Amino acid sequence: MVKVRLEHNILGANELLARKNRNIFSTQDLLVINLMSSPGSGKTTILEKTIDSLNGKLKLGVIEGDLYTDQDAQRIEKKGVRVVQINTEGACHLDAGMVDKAFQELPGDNLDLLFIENVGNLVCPAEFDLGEDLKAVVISTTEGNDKVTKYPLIFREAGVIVLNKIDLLPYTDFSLERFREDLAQINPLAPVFLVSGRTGEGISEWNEWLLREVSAKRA
Ligand SMILES: Nc1nc2c(ncn2[C@@H]2O[C@H](COP(=O)(O)OP(=O)(O)OP(=O)(O)O)[C@@H](O)[C@H]2O)c(=O)[nH]1
Ligand SMILES: [Mg+2]
Repeated sequence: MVKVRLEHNILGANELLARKNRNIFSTQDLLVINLMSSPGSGKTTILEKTIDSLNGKLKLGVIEGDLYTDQDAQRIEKKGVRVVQINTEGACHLDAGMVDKAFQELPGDNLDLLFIENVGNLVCPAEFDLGEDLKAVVISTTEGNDKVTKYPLIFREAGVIVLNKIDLLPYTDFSLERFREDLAQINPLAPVFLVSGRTGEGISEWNEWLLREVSAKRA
């Protein structure tokens, strides 16, 4: 009983802070994307490739969520983009309060597009609203075909889905057909991009979609 009440209070408090974040992001016409996946699906690699092609066109910022290290933030910093690291000290997801604090630390203002890389995990991050506009879920071809049906919440919540590591498709038993069938049951509306963070295939389509979403937010 006590545990249930605590969870309710935590989620309630998170909801208030998420609303606060959403208001701030809206006032600034800033599109915010919460990037989620299993550990190692390629979130940071996709961010690096995206920064390479969008950095001259948009003002980008990144909030990096990680358990203990700042390795991903260092990778992003090398690309010349504003980045703030959140270390959750063991917690398996970001929450709206962490994002609120990190956003206050983000140098400069007038960003067009802010990515929040969540902690690698297909379960907990899906349950916490950060005040973002969109949840982007990355899955990679090496993770197996059962992930969409085994972790339905995160795929249902997704506003966009990126299948990464398509360069490795020939070496895995991943079936694109089954992937699309499962998504048709769970989330038929989210756009799906097939990309390779290694070769860059599909990244330009993903980036063009991001540019359209930024324009739509401004409008
Ligand atoms: N072959 C191949 N490898 C990739 C691709 N994208 C990423 N990788 C590799 O996969 C590994 C994990 O990539 P990251 O970008 O660090 O993954 P992540 O999702 O940010 O990982 P966490 O932050 O730890 O959750 C690295 O060794 C990347 O080089 C891809 O499209 N193809
Ligand atoms: Mg990463």
